[in-house]
Amino acid sequence: LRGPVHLAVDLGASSGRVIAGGVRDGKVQLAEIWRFENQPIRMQQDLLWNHLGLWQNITHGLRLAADQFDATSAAQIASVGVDTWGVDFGLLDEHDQLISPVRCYRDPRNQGMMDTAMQRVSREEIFAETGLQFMEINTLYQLLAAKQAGDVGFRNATSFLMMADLFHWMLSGERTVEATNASTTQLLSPVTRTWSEKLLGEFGLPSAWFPPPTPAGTQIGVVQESVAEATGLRDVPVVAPATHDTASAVLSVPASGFAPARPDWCYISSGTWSLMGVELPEPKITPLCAELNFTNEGGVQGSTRLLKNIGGLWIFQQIRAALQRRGSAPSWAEMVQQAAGAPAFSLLINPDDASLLAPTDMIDEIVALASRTGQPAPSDNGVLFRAALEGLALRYRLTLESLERLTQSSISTIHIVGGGSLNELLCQMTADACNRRVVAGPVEATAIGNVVMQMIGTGQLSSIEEARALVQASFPTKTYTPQNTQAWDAPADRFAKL
Ligand code: LFR
Repeated sequence: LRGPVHLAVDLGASSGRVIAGGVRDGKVQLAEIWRFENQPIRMQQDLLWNHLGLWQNITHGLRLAADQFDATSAAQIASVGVDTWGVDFGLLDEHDQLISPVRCYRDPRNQGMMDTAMQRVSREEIFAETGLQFMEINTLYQLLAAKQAGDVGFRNATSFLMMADLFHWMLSGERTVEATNASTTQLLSPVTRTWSEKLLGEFGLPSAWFPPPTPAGTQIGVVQESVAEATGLRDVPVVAPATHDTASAVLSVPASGFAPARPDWCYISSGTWSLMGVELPEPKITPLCAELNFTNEGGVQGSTRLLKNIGGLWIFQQIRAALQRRGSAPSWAEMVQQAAGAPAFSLLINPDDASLLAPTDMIDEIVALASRTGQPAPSDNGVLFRAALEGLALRYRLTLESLERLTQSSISTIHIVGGGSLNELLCQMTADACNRRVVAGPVEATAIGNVVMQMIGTGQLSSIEEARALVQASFPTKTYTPQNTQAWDAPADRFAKL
């Protein structure tokens, strides 16, 4: 790397990374500086994030970066910014302390909170205010769970920060709430792009906790002295990227243009979750959108990410975890190979079945689901692996139909970005099930989106279109053309009735 480099701290639900990115010869170049595991921790009934461990790894990664790009290096660190998954948050008190743990969205404490909320404000009203998909993991329901539990953090809070904002606060000392991630709370209006006073009022959430959202690309501050001492990064600007990982991933989809009114491409940001949707200039807060349970999340520069949250490779990952507990640990490649060799459509599972959100054992849960839906139990592991992938492709097919209905457009290309773009079997299944061309890559879409937004924020790039053109020129993609599409018709009918 040469010239200005930007450090992207990219935290996912299973791993975190510190990545340095810069431009050389008209291409984005990335260098992975540090990679670490991330797992929620179960303690008694609670499911918590190890935010201190994450911070320790972040500062370790920053230290390595500061060493690598020191005064003698051809590259100089121009900024740092953090992205994470959505919906999770921390609460700070008046003494600038984080006094309660940061909970994971799969925390059982949230169960039933959506119904509790709707006893106070109707589903229709919540949707009209926020345009968001209804999911129990949403921040709104987590906050209500905290309130109901008499949570010590909740009782003493003076401000609310999303997960990435927490790390920006640790880095710079500044309390900000970045807009794309704020949009995942189900407390923000996608029209005014600020907090819904109505919902805050109805649910007794103090408006003083919620500062006006900061747009992606804003310089929040500089690394504070304690961080400079620990890492060697001195006077480095902290620049908010699109802190919601999905917003960063969508930013780096290698397509032309930005937020077209009639999109002819859609994306699947494929990882632990699959986020499938389009990028639009305006939110779509319509009865059809509510009925199809799509979400209007905030994209960069005022765009909307109209998408559906689909329980993604989580199931595949959790089957592996269950096998590990049983003493066998196939590699990802072995799992895909066995899936490819297994008979097609012998077990159909809906990745969004509520029972699969946080089961204690994914295999037991799938066996129970098979019996509940009148299907034979999986005869071997290959069937299980295949069912996890086919279920996703079938869900994508239905989601694509809904997207075209919602946007009244016809979509010819599906861009798959993120880790799942490496899964060739899933990419081909997606092309076949949806009968559309699939363009897979880049894999590190989120980190790339984080880096290019920092480049926009620091004036190195001037627009989203320019950033996308740069991404297109920098990273190879792989195209899959649909084959054997008819084979998916009958299973899709069965799947729709599950
Ligand atoms: C993807 C993601 C999704 C969000 C889910 C939970 O990593 O950010 O967009 O719905 O995680 O936060």
